[in-house]
Amino acid sequence: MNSIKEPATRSFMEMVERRNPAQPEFLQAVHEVAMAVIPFMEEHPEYVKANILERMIEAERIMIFRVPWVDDEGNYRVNRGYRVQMNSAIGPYKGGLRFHPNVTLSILKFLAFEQVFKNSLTTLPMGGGKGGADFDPKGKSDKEVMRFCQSYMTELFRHIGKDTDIPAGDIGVGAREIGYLFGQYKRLANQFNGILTGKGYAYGGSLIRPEATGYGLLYFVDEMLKKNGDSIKNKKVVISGSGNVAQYAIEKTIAFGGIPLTASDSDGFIYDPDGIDTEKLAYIMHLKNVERGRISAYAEKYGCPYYAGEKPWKIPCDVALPCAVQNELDEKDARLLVRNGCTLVAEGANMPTTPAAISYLQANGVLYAPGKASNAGGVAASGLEMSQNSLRLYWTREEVENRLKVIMHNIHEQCKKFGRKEDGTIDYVKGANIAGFVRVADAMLAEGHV
Ligand code: NDP
Ligand code: 2IT
Repeated sequence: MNSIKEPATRSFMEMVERRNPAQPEFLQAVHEVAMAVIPFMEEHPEYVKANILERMIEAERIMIFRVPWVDDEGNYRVNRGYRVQMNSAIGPYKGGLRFHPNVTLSILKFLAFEQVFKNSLTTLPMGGGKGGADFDPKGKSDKEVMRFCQSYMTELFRHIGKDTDIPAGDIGVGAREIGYLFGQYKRLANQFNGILTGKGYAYGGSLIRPEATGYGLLYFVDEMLKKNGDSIKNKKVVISGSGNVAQYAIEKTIAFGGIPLTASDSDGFIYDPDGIDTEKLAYIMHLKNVERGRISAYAEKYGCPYYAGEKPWKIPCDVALPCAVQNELDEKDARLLVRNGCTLVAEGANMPTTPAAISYLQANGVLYAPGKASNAGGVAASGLEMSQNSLRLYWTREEVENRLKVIMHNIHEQCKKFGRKEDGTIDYVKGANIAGFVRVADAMLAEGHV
């Protein structure tokens, strides 16, 4: 954190580092917020007096638990499960579950912390949380995944509730896992309610929730470009990932007339110079969601280049949308993007751009949107799913999508309000962090020192 110039921010970060050793991702997420919020707080002494930021970085509660399960060969297996309940000032804890072998407490704390600000930006009544396990669903049979989900929920169920904490999906947790988790919750609690979001439509899910993060990302990109009298039509778009967020980011890019050129997974990326069209996207969806195969199969099927072990940022583009994982776009990648003429980077993933890369992009005039603003569409649609569950009715696709559009527009407006620079451009990092902070901070002030 040696780039910090401001003394108050530096001493704050020194304290955070001391109290959270060996949690690099959490420190990175706090650092970004602190850089934007501490100078703002200095103009608002009520937040300083109430020590709001120091209170915000301390999770209200964290559960860490053993998850025992039995594999198909009859072996006894064990994983570590987590739920981080970060902040409930503006609503019940809300945020996804990640099942991935690299999951650590640091990663879940960073995700839960980001979620607090993101959920605040949606303007819906949702606090922030995140959870998951170091379980790898890849290569596991459906029955193994089911047994794991049942065991995970057997502990989690006592900590969550429709008015307490409402998990959803994230990396490695999609429709299949949410179904198994919901089934086990219902059995244990003997209650059918909106305890999870991202549910199947047959049992209380919302239309547009599967699409919402990717669609919301493109609505946000559209807002960013519109402000400059531009649009995504005919723009070359480089996308990482090929999971839930990437798939629907590709779909909406096509709908807006942009040209998606790449998709990736943890083994490498494909580059389709003709653009990924609707038919090819249907193939990716089947490959990833049904066959659970590797993206390299796309290159074999359509005869285009595949780059094993590489990231897509070297492909010349106008717009880059990182939609896979944290810290997947570093300064070297940012330099390549700028050199090749990229003018906009918007995050579908959480914290995919490293701090050095963000500084480089911003210094070189690239429009850059942090995930807490640009990927908030997913959790916003989760909030709409919760509303429908409470009302015990279903809204149409149009109704949900229109609300999603309005929410993404409002997030952009909030970024404009708090991030406008003297030259009229918007610092989206500053805008998103301050706007997200203010609502939570005001609620915390009103609720007292709890
Ligand atoms: P999925 O599990 O559906 O897809 C994840 C994608 O990222 C896969 O293509 C996966 O490849 C790839 N990936 C995972 N780890 C790595 C890695 N180390 N290097 C390169 N690629 C990797 O998850 P989602 O699409 O739901 O999530 C993607 C990102 O979006 C995450 O950062 C998540 O936190 C964020 N997000 C998700 C939301 C949602 O509603 N789902 C909402 C907002 C943000 P492989 O198959 O090889 O693992
Ligand atoms: O990072 C995120 O915003 C998500 N994974 C979605 C959270 C949710 O509760 O829908």
